Amino acid sequence: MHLCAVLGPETVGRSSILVVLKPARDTIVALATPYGVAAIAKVRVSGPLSRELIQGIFLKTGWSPRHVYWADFRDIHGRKLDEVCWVYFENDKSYTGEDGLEIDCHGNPLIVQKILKDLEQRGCRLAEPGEFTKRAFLNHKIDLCQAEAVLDLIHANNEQALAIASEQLSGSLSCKISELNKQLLHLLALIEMEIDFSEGMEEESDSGLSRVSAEIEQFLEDVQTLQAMQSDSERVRKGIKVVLIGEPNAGKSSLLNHLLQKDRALVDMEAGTTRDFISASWVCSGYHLELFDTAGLRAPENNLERQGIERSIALLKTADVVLWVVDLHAPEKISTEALMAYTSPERVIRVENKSDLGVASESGKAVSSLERVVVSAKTGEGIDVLRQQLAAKIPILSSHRPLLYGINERHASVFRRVEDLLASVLSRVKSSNASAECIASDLRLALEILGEITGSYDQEAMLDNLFSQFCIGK
Ligand SMILES: Nc1nc2c(ncn2[C@@H]2O[C@H](COP(=O)(O)OP(=O)(O)OP(=O)(O)O)[C@@H](O)[C@H]2O)c(=O)[nH]1
Ligand SMILES: [Mg+2]
Repeated sequence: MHLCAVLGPETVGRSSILVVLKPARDTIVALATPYGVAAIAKVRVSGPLSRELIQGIFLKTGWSPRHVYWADFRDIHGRKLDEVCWVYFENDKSYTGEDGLEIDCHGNPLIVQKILKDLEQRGCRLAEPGEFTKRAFLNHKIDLCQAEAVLDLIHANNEQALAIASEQLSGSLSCKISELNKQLLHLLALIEMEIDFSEGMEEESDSGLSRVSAEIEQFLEDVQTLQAMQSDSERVRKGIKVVLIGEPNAGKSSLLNHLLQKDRALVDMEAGTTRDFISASWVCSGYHLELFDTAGLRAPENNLERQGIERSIALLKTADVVLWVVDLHAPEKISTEALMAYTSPERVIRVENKSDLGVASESGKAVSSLERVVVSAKTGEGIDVLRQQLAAKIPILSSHRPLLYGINERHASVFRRVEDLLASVLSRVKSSNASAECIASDLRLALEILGEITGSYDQEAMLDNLFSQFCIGK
């Protein structure tokens, strides 16, 4: 069980620095389900008007919170708009931390529009994207990294991403930040206890200083471990980038289509068919991959082709795995060395294609250092082996650390700033080249910076940017 499950979400990750943003006072409304025809649509209301709406719309008294009621939705003129189910949530039991009302109506966009319009006429305001979650944050129902986890949870497209987002929403990262906070606070206490402020650090006992150094080193190690999880987190969130590269006509597009089991890319016997890259999601052995088919590499014949090839090379440079597709029966113009200028051997699988045309005399020449597989994108021969090789490569890409948290760019940049600050403190402590006041002040600054992850440090522009990535109704 997470520590936060014991502490409760309100206490998780909150440092002593208070959020100064004020909770909202108006009542917001939005469609919480996708727009379009469906069995049911959910309209969500949050704010102080929620309670009186029940009396006005459903003409109902004597109801209980968190119970589902079936009723006619009557508009402001008393006309029936639909038969709906509604539930009221009192503020301490709602998602946003405010009084809330959820109305399930029939999933007809016309009905939804009428209900939204009526709720506006009754004093509600249409919500901005992410405003419900922003209110949950402002009312201390969740912290900022839990709010991000909501977004990750909605968009997770593979099991691992889902599991990490779910843990993060329960407070896994918040708890870790809370631990780091405690480490910093302990260091602050140590500095005050161990160091004689009037005499300066040169007067300190060796054991006191070495204890401070050891704690800072431990803290730095923790922060670096978290930072190192960023690239794995990105791979889990966005998919592992697999780039098909090779000469024109080698069969890259045919291979893409075979792997996806659909005609995604155009295939033709004319060399130079694929101009711009094509990407597609693909699940291989439980891993979520993003496959990229690219323009064939050769001396470009025109400006358009040159641009396509530049894009191929840009993708090659950033690929997690490269499928180097070669035509077994065509003379090779790309050398292994030339390819390695943009990638590294452990990332590459050399896919020797068109095996259905017979064994090629040149097969296997001078490429023994690269992992290879013989396939036919036409008949499917060898594709299972390719899949296995690809799946085996994926764990090698990871940092070999268990991925405990989803670390995004925002978190990583906070960790980098804290790391820089603490690394400088450490070098000053080691060289006895700092006043205790300076060190204590840097530690307080580090606490403040770290607070940005959970949002215990107020930055309005950053908050607006973060919540604008949500959909309306969340
Ligand atoms: N016999 C045979 N033909 C293949 C195989 N794979 C591809 N081809 C043929 O090779 C030609 C080129 O295939 P593409 O998939 O368009 O090759 P590409 O590498 O995407 O080519 P560009 O887009 O021009 O770079 C087409 O005529 C395909 O039908 C294969 O495994 N066996
Ligand atoms: Mg192609």
